[in-house]
Amino acid sequence: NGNRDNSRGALIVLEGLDRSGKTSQSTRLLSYLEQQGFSVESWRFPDRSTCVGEMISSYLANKSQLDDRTIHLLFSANRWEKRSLMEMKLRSGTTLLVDRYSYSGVAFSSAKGLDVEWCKGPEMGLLAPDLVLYLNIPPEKAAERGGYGGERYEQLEFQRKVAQHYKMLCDATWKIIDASLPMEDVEKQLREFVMDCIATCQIGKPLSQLWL
Ligand code: FDM
Repeated sequence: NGNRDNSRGALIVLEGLDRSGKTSQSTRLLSYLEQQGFSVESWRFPDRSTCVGEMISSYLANKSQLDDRTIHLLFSANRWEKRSLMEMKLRSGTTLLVDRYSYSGVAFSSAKGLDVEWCKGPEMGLLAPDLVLYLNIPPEKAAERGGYGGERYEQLEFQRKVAQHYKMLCDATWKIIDASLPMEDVEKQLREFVMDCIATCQIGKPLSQLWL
């Protein structure tokens, strides 16, 4: 970890619709990687612990109203306020497993009708993930899993739109995993992608920036 000059941790993002299994999978990945002796942390966005995060949380709980662009910028600010810590962790050799990132930012806001390029703007210059694991599940199937918690975006019609918008963001860093498979099968596939990715970052793959 971090001994070789350009060796660093990997920035790994999990994306997918609500109830696609991101959170369970990221918990399982975390303990697997810890057992393997890697330095690893699990993060999530929105990070509700900051001042900006509290505003976001209250909006998601329908306790406050904000127009679509304002909330979009708050989600983005919530990533910017974590950027330098993120870079420091990665450079010191820690791998970060991040539950949602800029792709959620763009997919959810553009699903409301905002222009995709406008949505990408404030994300430009954030750290680019080394790997995006997209847990792919039909919106109907995710809804059947139940447990939509009643937050603002947890509605089938809207999730269908989000799914369409996610697909437009897919690039070479994405791996699309069939999240309707049994949890163990999904986990096995994720482990392989993650181990590969960590290995390339250890040998010094440079950090890059998003959407510049
Ligand atoms: N969400 C999340 C956004 O709309 N934009 C963002 O940038 C991020 C990170 O917030 F419905 C949405 C996605 C989801 C909600 O996420 C809260 P969690 O994972 O349920 O906390």
